[in-house]
Amino acid sequence: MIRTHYSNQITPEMNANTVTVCGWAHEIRDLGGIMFLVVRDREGLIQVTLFKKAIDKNVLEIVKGISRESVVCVTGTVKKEAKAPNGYELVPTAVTVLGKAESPLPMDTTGKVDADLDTRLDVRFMDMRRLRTTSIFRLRNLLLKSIREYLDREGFVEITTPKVVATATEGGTALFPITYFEREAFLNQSPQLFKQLMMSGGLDRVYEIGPIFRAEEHDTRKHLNEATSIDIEASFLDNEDVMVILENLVNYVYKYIAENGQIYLKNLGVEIKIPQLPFKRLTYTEAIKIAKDNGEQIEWGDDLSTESEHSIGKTIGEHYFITDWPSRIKPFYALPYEDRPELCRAFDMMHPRMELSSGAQRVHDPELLRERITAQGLNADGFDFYLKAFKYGMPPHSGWGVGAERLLMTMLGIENIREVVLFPRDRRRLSP
Ligand code: AMO
Repeated sequence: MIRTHYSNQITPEMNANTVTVCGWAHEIRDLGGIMFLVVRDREGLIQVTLFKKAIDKNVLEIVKGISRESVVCVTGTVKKEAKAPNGYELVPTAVTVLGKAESPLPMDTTGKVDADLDTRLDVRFMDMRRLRTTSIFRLRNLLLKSIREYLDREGFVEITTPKVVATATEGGTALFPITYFEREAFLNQSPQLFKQLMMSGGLDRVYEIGPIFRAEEHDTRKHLNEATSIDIEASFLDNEDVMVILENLVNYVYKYIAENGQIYLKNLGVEIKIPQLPFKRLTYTEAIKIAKDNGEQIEWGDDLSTESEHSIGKTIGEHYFITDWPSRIKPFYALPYEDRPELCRAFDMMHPRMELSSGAQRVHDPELLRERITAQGLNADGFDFYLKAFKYGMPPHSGWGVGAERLLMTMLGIENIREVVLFPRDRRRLSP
């Protein structure tokens, strides 16, 4: 049996045509003289209607024996029916069961009975069969697609860099060590060093969408131990230039999804508000003042706590940038201002709920870079492969990294980051 159509490719105008659909037995209802089998495929629901008096006895027996969530293919005649999903039903001439489902099911797929997140993640394959879950991942697909489209148009070259590495980039404490033959290695926290190497390599504008690993112990609704980072690096651009690329990208992604993801947004009951350009820009000093005025316990020089982020976010109320951070609390590669080296050309891009991105103009002078690495308490010897690239002609350059999950969850108003990852990795969860 070969599928001829997805559910959404059949229309009432195809009345009297023969089609074959394949999917899962979503619901089976026996109302006496009439029986309904609702088949669900990737694109929606198809009502298969069996008038018991008129139907082939074999077909009826097969349908009676189908357990919910079994995989079936149905060949039948399209019949215009205003009351059915999509305005048509199928009168079957042949039904085949290709994969039988055991009963009881590990969770409900109709959305009628709610299950907690842990149960759903334990049987994610089953959870994916729910309209809500599958809609989130169709939107995630659109998000990544739109980002690639935008960066491609802006002249960025997609690269892929190693995830098994010898050195830390974002501070040494959050590394996962692994055994690499007779040596110790780590899972990469960020493609930071490699994307910068490509600036010396002359690719000019690069991006990567890939996993980052952080051994952070937090158990929060916005942290994962394996996340997806969207990273760019661009030569001959300063911090402000790449902030403009970032705000334009966010605006583009929202518009793209509002236009192309309507069905899925509707399934989630979400209406997205497109962030207006340009995003507000606050200096770190201004941001701290807002937090303090709002009663937060925070001093100049501190990193922003979740509470401070929320407090500033509430005051600003839309996407915004925090610029001009203290050099001490930003990574070694962020370029200090020449005239006031206690501040650097780093920025964070914020959603009112949380940080979405960090970036900076980078140090491109090899001497200063070595100094910065040491000043941050790291051993410059481990960075030889990186420093070398700065000694033979490194252009000035800037870049940023955005967490794909955070971008998606804030766009959709989703509370827990685990909802937007197929198989989340956190302190407690390593399987499936
Ligand atoms: P940073 O460490 O701020 O910067 O990471 C960039 C963005 O990645 C996302 N992110 C995370 N998302 C979920 N769980 C986590 N544990 C997690 N950690 C980070 C966030 C964050 O804003 N190399 C720099 C980027 C650069 O300067 O180009 C970096 O990694 O959305």
